[in-house]
Amino acid sequence: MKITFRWYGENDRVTLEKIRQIPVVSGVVSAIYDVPAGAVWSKESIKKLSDACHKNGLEFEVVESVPVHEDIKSGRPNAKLYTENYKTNIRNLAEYGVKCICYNFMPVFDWLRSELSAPLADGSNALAYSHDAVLKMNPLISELSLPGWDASYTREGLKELLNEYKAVDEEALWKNLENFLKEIIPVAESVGIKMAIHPDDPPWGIFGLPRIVTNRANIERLLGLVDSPSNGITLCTGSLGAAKENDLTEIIKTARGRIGFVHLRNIKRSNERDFSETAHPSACGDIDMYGVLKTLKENGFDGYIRPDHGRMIWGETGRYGYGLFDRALGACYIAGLVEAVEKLKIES
Ligand code: DNO
Repeated sequence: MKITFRWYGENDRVTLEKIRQIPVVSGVVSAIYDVPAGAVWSKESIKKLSDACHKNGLEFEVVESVPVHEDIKSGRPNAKLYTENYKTNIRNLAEYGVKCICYNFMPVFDWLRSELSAPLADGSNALAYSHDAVLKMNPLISELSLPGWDASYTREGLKELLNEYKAVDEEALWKNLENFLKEIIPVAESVGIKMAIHPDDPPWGIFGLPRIVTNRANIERLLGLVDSPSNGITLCTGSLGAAKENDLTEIIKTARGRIGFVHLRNIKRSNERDFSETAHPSACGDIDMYGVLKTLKENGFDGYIRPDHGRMIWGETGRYGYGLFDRALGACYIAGLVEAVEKLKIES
């Protein structure tokens, strides 16, 4: 298992020089951020990114994310063109040593929270989700923006897009995902890349948009769409764990051999559809982090892990969920757990 750390590129206040000083982090997870979704990433930009990591003694084997263009998700005629671009990106990234690509298939919005800076009892701040607050939100007025969201929509563009999705129900979205996977997975397999789809966060529909990567049964269905080691998932404990009914142990068993990447983070649920993010250790939230790593080990997982969102602590400000301090604490905690489970005599 390799512990990695997300980096948002040259403009990230959390620099590679800082990341390299976190013990046990062997590599960086990043992406090309200055091109629109659907475009081909230039080889020069990929090389520059990879060189910057290597110069700092860090590997660059995981990309998060290569965004999937909305035309692919909604099944518009341009889907073909954007899928070809996607294949080119997979091939080019493989040339520069990338082994795993994290992506998602959430229509329009990526992950969602209703509060970016909710106070925790210890005086720190964290991201939080209240379902009632989300029900009152108007998606056309950007009340908030989260790292990873496509910030390029105009209000009109967004309105049009949301309208298009009125014709896309869950089954239509499944069909579009299947078409996409049938095209890209053989390419990924041929160049040794594992595609790792990120679960929907939170794992239920928002703003009337369909969401399908939400639970064990749907993950099983997804893995069955194309039977290849390259058609895998990102196990995100905080996303899947937000729904109490999701049993992470069962999900890991279902996805055995097909988990390319793990996002480890903890949450505390206050009821069915409300939760707050917390510090990483098991004792701080509802996720049994040791149990997750032990089950991963028992099921032969030997891929990439990263600490996920951190709280804002010690007065740090910056990109919500992606400051340095709490994620670094998370990385060290994860390293301890990884060492423990790797030393256990487990037959996988
Ligand atoms: C949030 C992230 C997501 C993730 C994408 C993957 O912090 O986990 O934005 O990167 O959903 O495509």
